[in-house]
Amino acid sequence: MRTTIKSIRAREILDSRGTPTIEVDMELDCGARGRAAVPSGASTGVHEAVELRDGDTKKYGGKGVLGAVDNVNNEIAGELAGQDVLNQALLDKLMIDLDGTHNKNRLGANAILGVSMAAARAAASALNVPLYKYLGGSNAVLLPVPMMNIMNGGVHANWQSADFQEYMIVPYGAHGFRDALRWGSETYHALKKVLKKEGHSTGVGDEGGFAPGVSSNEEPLDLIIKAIEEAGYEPGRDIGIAIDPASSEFYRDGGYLLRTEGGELTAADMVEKYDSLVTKYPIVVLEDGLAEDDWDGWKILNSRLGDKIELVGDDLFVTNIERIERGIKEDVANAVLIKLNQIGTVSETIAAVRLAQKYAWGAMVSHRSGETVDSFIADLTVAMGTGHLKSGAPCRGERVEKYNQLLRIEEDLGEAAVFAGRKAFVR
Ligand code: 2PG
Ligand code: MG
Repeated sequence: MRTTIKSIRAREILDSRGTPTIEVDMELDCGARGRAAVPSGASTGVHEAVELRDGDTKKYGGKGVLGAVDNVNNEIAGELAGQDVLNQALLDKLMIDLDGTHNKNRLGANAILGVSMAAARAAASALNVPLYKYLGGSNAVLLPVPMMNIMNGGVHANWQSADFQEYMIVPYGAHGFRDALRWGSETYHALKKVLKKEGHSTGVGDEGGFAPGVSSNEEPLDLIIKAIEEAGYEPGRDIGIAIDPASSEFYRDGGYLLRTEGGELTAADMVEKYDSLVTKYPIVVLEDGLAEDDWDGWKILNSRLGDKIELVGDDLFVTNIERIERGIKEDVANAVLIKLNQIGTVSETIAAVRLAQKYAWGAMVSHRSGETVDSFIADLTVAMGTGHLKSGAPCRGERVEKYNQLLRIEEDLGEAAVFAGRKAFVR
């Protein structure tokens, strides 16, 4: 069997926001193929690897990715031709070296990641094993608790709803992934009824969650508690809540500007606010509670809440081991959000998860707000045994495809499947 790379071809496709992104096809000499599509964020961290966009405003408002496509077809394809696809780390290193910059700004993290993911898929296909087993081995049996973003705010709702970007339900009390997905979906539908009854809009934001106008950042929590109860579950016992304020988006000159509440808060004020929310509601995860470079603020946050809930760095760490190492050394959080396109290769993403796990930190694999139906992250989550996956509401094709892939993996594992459940969130 020849697992050497025969051809690599990229193309421009559209993501869930109708914005161009890159899709890559790889073919091996044995005939096996792998295809992957790259996601794209809206609340991106300034320290993320660079997503290459064309900037030609006559096409897609400058957001085309034809330059990145060319970089795959003309530079990367030649560099990797003839390499054994089973050497994922080597392939990734060759691309990092070919790019030659510290943040992949020459070839584009989108170009490099598309190839990196397509290579993993082609390798799994050549070996005739599912992707989660190829990446994770025979011990990859842990199904995550889905973290479903059922109310969207911030930039994902065009600032027409809450300032906080994401309100997620976490059905950790379920007995298995299939049940958890059902509980989440039932709660989502109950929320729609609650919103209708209270005269709210039921239009949705970028990640499939509802995005009604609200008068505070607390109101969505009350609505969600009602929905959990309406659906017949007990808040806290059956279903917990995770929030991602994505606070870098409303951080201005040292202050946190909450539009819905008409005030600007310091990091210490924000910590007070989170502490009171955590006391009042069954919040088990707080992601990006403070801004991406507010390291001092994060220290205060972690000393106050770090032994109670998971404090996740997304824009703070950008799946970058140097930033995660600093976070561990300075004791600013206890969990890392994991996004392939923040760093730009499969190998570096796996290294970030391993680093978190080595220090008993949480690791949560995540979608981006701009997605495709590619479900790579579902397999990656099981492969790495992170126990958490956030992939938006249980609604809209690009969101549910990840959850549906987990149903297939659960079925494939059969009796061997283990559900992460509540202990994945207990600190
Ligand atoms: C986040 C992500 C995904 P975006 O902040 O966690 O929900 O949003 O992809 O827009 O950065
Ligand atoms: Mg985030």
